[in-house]
Order: sequence, then structure tokens, then C-alpha cells
Amino acid sequence: MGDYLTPSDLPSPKLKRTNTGFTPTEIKSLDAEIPEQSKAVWLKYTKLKLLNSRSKNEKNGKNDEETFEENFINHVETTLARNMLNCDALAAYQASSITIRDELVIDWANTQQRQTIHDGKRVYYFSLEFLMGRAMDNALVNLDCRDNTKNSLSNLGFNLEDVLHQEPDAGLGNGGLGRLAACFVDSLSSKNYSGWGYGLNYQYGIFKQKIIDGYQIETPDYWLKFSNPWEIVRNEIQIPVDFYGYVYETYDESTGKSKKVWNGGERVLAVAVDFPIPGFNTSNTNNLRLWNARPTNEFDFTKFNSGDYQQSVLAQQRAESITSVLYPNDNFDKGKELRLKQQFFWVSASLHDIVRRFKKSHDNNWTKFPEQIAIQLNDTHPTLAIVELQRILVDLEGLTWDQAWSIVTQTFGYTNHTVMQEALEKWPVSVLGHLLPRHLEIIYDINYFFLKAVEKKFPNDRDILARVSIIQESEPKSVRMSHLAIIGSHKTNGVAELHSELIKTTIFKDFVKILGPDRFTNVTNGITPRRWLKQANPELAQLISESLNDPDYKFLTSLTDLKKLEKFVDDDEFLKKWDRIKYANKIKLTKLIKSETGIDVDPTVMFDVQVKRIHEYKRQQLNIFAVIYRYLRIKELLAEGKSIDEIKLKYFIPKCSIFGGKAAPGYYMAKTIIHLINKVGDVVNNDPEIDNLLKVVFIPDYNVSKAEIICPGSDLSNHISTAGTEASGTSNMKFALNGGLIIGTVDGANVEITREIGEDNIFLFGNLSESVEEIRHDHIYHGVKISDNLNKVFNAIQSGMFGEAHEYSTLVDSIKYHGDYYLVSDDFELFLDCHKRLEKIYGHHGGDEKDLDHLHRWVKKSVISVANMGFFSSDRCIDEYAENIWNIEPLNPN
Ligand code: 26Q
Repeated sequence: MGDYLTPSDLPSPKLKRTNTGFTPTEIKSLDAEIPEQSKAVWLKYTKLKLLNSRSKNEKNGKNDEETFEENFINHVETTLARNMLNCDALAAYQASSITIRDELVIDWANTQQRQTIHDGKRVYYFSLEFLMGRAMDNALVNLDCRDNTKNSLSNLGFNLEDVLHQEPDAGLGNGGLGRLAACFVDSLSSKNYSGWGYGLNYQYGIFKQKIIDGYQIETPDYWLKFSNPWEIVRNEIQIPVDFYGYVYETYDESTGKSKKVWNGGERVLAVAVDFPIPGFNTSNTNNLRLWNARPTNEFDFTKFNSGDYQQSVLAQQRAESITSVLYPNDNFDKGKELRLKQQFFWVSASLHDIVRRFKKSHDNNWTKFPEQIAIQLNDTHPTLAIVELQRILVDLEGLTWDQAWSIVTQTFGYTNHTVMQEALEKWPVSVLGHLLPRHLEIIYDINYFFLKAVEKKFPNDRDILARVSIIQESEPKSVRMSHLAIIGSHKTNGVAELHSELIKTTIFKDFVKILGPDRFTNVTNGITPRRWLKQANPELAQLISESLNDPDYKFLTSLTDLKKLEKFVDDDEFLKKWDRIKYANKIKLTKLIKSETGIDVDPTVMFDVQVKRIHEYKRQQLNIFAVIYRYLRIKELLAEGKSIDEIKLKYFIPKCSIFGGKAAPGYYMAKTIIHLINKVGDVVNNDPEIDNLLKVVFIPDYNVSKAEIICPGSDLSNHISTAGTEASGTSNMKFALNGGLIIGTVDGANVEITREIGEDNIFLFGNLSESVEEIRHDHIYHGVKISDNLNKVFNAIQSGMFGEAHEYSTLVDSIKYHGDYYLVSDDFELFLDCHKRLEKIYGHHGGDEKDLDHLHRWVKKSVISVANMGFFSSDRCIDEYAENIWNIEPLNPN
């Protein structure tokens, strides 16, 4: 926490100042020790409220623009050691960021001090991923100083957009789960909660994707190349984390009982790096603390003395590899020891940091721990935190097992993000026991006590014990992290209603029987409207602000206000303005496409988008097969002598299919899908007969910053996962909030989006989740039925139309001959039909303002959708967690 105001020239105080913030009593005594003369000097200049200082906005009579310019130039000349003559856009970005950060840090220090004095409950969001994207634009939006900064930069000779583009994305996540964590910390600050994020400061974020010859090539994302102006390295906060070693039992003289001692074999230091998280329209500024792994100064003297100096140094260097790279798997569990090491390093450092802060104000009053602290586990990745807290309390603090376990379970909540078996985390007992021998013992004890209770409750059911055991008696024998997470927390939640129902009735149904239905709940995901509306789509946000007569953009923290937009649905002038903004956003997207792929796209055609991680369950293959079908059919019609105009009028509206997304580097099938999309693009886009009827684009290296351009520029987006597989999806919300319509299956949050916006405003198709199991069974026993249309698509692929046929045989065969697990064949015709339906409604728009049909049919749906998306703000979501799981309340800065 903020160890602000520790001036070296203050006389050394009697009270030891630590880096866990000051309690009110400490402030008084520290204050009393500082000579009045020195205090006067501090008070003259400080911006912090610690010493009852001046208000933060007093700026010596300068206006905001002048203040920015002065601070900017100061940072260019001193911090960056540059000057007017050699200040390029990168330097301008760095100086701007540090200038803005200076503001943030004051709010942040004041917030931390206020929270410490208030001494209320705080939530800690443990996530191995925070997919933050760019920080500068977001800070400008949340601090409401974008216009001033734009003017100042222009006065200084720079263009704000160019400067913003210098910032690399903070890509510390794979996809939905990581971006959700980023939206959550934004909402925690904006809604005045005391909430910190805890994670890892990877040196390499999610890889950069290049497309070469249609293939995905991964290159490293060294995002810290030019240093990171947003990070505050807290070199003084160092927490040792141990691995390996052995456990022994000893007699504890103080208690007269025996106790376990873990003697670690390798020690690594966790060094804190803090990121201030600004709230929108509030000075509440929370902290995101990410850890760097650093070697200790301790040396392995056994190795040294045996002459193995080199080895000893190498082991030290090994330490840094722990936080070096983000694992690039999304929804797939791949058990590598380094990943487990990352997990323990992170949760152990975070917990010791939290416990240290707790002990400072509450000594050893452990029963207060769950009244002061809530910890949310973002999926099972931080599950070891349950075991580590139990170890801290029992082995290090001397609590009894039961006392400790009660504290542990009251403290933790667990969020599940998947029902798919291949994504549920399991660790071989041997791997876990080698890395963390004491933790494995504790896991066995937790399991023993749990199974004993289950046996008591269900004395005649032997099978249930094997099903719910934390230990899976498989080859290799494994630890099921989800079982441990459920047992060690007081609430488990899913991330959309359908998903939360599914976990209760399928993968965790035994736990519902044992623990009761109240241990499970739903919190439907949300997104932050600051980034995903104001920042990504300033024109639409402005139109909304004007139409709602809300000049301060209050709707951004009260998103259900959007409902008032409904009164404009029959106002043609309003619909035209709305449509013009969409068109302008489509033009921006065509520029991105041109610069990324060289392809010219006509902005008047329908933009049909699917951007997300590439995964068989998300079914990009279904989409590209439908595109191939469309191409083949257009070619047939042309061969029959039909003109392009006739085809446009009677068969297909002109459209551009836009794809984007990364495949996990080891995921062959996903990479094949990317290759097919690109090859189809090559053929279609270079076919001189096709005109603007069809284009196929793959935007390389899809990331948060590109999503900010793509979401506002789509007419239609695809959320077409096999029913029951996508826990929630959050990009569906981003598109809908920006006035795009959705084509989707009855899956994840699509269900609730439909409920909110109305079924006339979304295009749903496909088999339902309750039928999936039966259909799969059918595929295996009666074979997969391929329709004529789909067969034509397969034949085209197998004819070599899109490059070597054998490159796609695994993909095609998985459907034709290997059970079509994701039901592509079952949903294909339904998908085509759904397209016919929605294209009739879209009409032959062609960007024509006088096309009232398009306005009244399509644009009207767009307005109604946006008007009813208020529910999907991550603010609502955070309020639900606060109320139902964390039991915390906001702390207003005023
Ligand atoms: C596990 C073990 C080893 C290595 C990696 C992983 C791993 C990494 C990332 C497992 C899963 C993930 C990410 C999962 C994810 O993003 N899930 C998505 O979460 C979103 C937010 O709740 C949902 O909207 C999506 O439906 C869900 O797929």
C-alpha cells in the first residue's frame, strides 16, 4: 500500500515506518515528530491529504492546459533527458503518460490512505491474466481530460491520436477471462470500492500473430521494450517465495504440540509493481499489483563449494523465468511445471502481502480476517491460495486446523469459466508434491476431512466419494483444482445464467447435493462502458449524451439510463444520425483492414464479423464453410448467366466477412482453420467476377486496441459456439453496445442479451444445449449427416480450390468421420437459413441515406439493442459480487 511521504530528510521517527500505509495513530505520532519548520515546507508543496494538505486541483493560477504543457516539457527535459528538437512521438507519449500518471498517483495515494484509515473490508481479485490494452487513452477518459490534453499536445506540435498509438497494448491475457479482470478493476475504481487486483507482470504478453502465406506465425511480444511509464516498481516490497525441499515434523515448545515445518529448496523473490487504476468521474483510484520474479542474494553454497559456480549463478537466473511469459492457451489445460510455479509464486506473494497488511492493523485477531478481506479466484488458476492460506494460518501462525479452515472458506470465492473437460485444470500429484511437498499434504488433509463428511452424509453411496474427491485416481493420479476451489470457498459462481445452471446440473452436480444449492450462484459477466463505449466509440457516446441530455456522461456509470434512447426509435432524423456514425466507424475499420492486410474493402457493404480466440467450440469453421458456400453459389449463378446486379437483388446482399483471433501455438486444428480462412480470402478477393458481392478478410494480431476499432465498425457479429460450450462470451456485449446486431446460438450470455433486447433484435439459430449430448451420441451410432450444401463445400476444399487438400483433411474428417463433436453439420443449414432471414431485413443498404427501409428495419433494431444493454455493464456485475459474495460496500471519496 502507499508508502507515500517517506521523505529522507525527515528526522528518523521512533515509530518504525513500514510500507503498509499509516494508521491514524501512527500519523499523529509521526506528525508530532517532524519539526514545525520542515512541516511548513512540506505543507507548502504536497498534494497529498496525509498532512491535511491543500486541495489537489490548485495549480498556481495556471489552467489545465498550461499545467500539462509545463509538466510535459519538464518530463521531456529531465526524466527523458531530451528536448524540443529531438522529442519524437514516442518521447511525446512517454512524457504525456508520466504527466498524467503524476496526477493519478496523487489520487491513488490519497485513496489508499483513506481506505486504510476507514479500515473497512477490501476485496482482492486474483487473476493470472489482466488484458488491459492501452492505459493512456483510458486514463484521459476516466480523468475527463482528453480534450485538454489533445489541445496541449497540439500546442506542443503533436497529434493526440499519433501519440496514443505509440503505446503498446498491455497484453497480459489470452482472451475473455483476462479482459473480464481488466473490466472489473475499472468498475471497482469507478464504483468507489476498495479493491485491488493481484497478478503477474509478464515480460512477454500474449504473442504477436503474423500471417505468412496464410499461416499463423507467433512472434514474442516484448512489450516493455521502451520501459513502461505506467508501472511503479516497489523495489522495497520483496517477498520470498520457496519451492521444492522437504517437510519434517517437530515439537513446538510454545504450544507443546508437534508441528510441520517445510524447508524449501529454492527461493525466489517477488517484487511488487503497482499500476494505479483510475475510476471514471471519481478520485477513487485502486491498485493493480503485479509481481516480478527476481533472484535472491542468497547463494547455493553447497554448489559453490563443490566448484559448481556456474550452476549456482544459473539457478539464480532461473528465478526470473517465472514471470517471463504468459502461457498462450485459452480454454485448454496444459500441465507444465513452470505454469504451476507461476501460480504458486503469485498466490504466495499476494497472500503474504495481504496477511502482512492485515497484521499491521489487527495484530493476530484472526477471526477479523474474513471481515476485512475477501479474495475472488478468477478460475482455478489461483486455487493454491486456499492451501497456502491454510498453511500460513496453521504452520506459521499456530491456529488449529478448524479455526484456520473456517477463515479460509469464509475468505475465498471461486468463479468458474468453463464446463469443458479439456479446460478443467488438473495437476499430477507427483508434479505438485515435488514442487510443493507441504501443500500436497494439506490437500490430502482437506480431502480427507471433506470425504469423511460426505461419507457421513451419504453412507450408502460409495461412488460419490470417487466422483467428488480432490484426487482423481487416474493415470497419472491428479489433483482436480476445481474440486479444491469449490470445497475451499464459500461461493462458486458461473458467468451467465445458462452456464451457472449447467455447472450445477453437470460437472458439479454432486457438490450441489453435498453442499446445497446455495453454495452456487450466478453473476452474469459485464463490460466497462468507459472503454467499450466512450473510448471506442466517442461519436456514438456523444450522440447518446446529447440525446439523453446528459452532458456529464453520467450514463457511463448508470448504464440502464440508455433505456431512454427508446423514445427515438421512430425519429428518422435520429436514425440517420445513428447510421451515419456506424458508417463513419466502418470507414475507420476499412482503414485498419487496408493497413493490416492491404485489402480494399467497400464500406457500403454489410460487415459480418467474427473476432475472438480461434477454437473449434467457437466454430469459426462453421462461419468459413458458410462463406465458401456463398462463394460457390455466386459462381454457379454467374455461370447460369445471372448478372451481379440480379444476384444482389434476388440472392445475396454484398458483404465482407471479417475474421480475427489467435490460435494457441500448439492447437493444430485452430491453426488449420486460420489457414483455410486466409486461403479462401485469397481466392475470393482475387476473383475478378465477384465485384463487391463478397470479400473475406483475416485481420492479423487481434487484440484489445484492434477490438476498439472493430466492435464499433460491425453491422453483424458472430457468437455461434456449440450450445452449452461458451460460458458467457463478452464480445457479444461489446458489439451490441456499439449498435451491431448479433447472429448467435442459444449459448452463454446470448440468452440474457436476447431477454434484454428482445428476440426480434437478435438472430438466433441452432440446436439447443439440452439436445447436444443426444446428437453427439447419434453421430457415433448412426453417423454424421452432411447436407448437400455442406457436401459441396467439402468437395470444393478437397478439390484443392484453397490450396493443398490434405492440409484440411483433419478438419473435414473430424466432421465427416469422427463424430462432429461440435455439431457443425447439425447447425450448418440452420445457419444459412438464419442468414437469409437477416439479409432480407438488412436490405440493399449501400450506405444510402434515403434507404428508409434499412433505417426502419435494421437501424431501429440497433437503437433498441443499445437502449437495452444497460444490464451488461461490469458495474452491475461488480455490485452483484459485492453484495452476494464479498459483502463489501463502496467507500465514497467525498
Ligand atoms: C489453464 C491451464 C494451463 C494453461 C492455461 C490455462 C488457461 C488459460 C486461460 C485456461 C483457460 C483460460 C481462459 C479462459 C477464458 O478466457 N474463458 C472465458 O472466460 C470469459 C469470461 O468469463 C467467458 O466470457 C468465456 O465464455 C470463457 O470462454
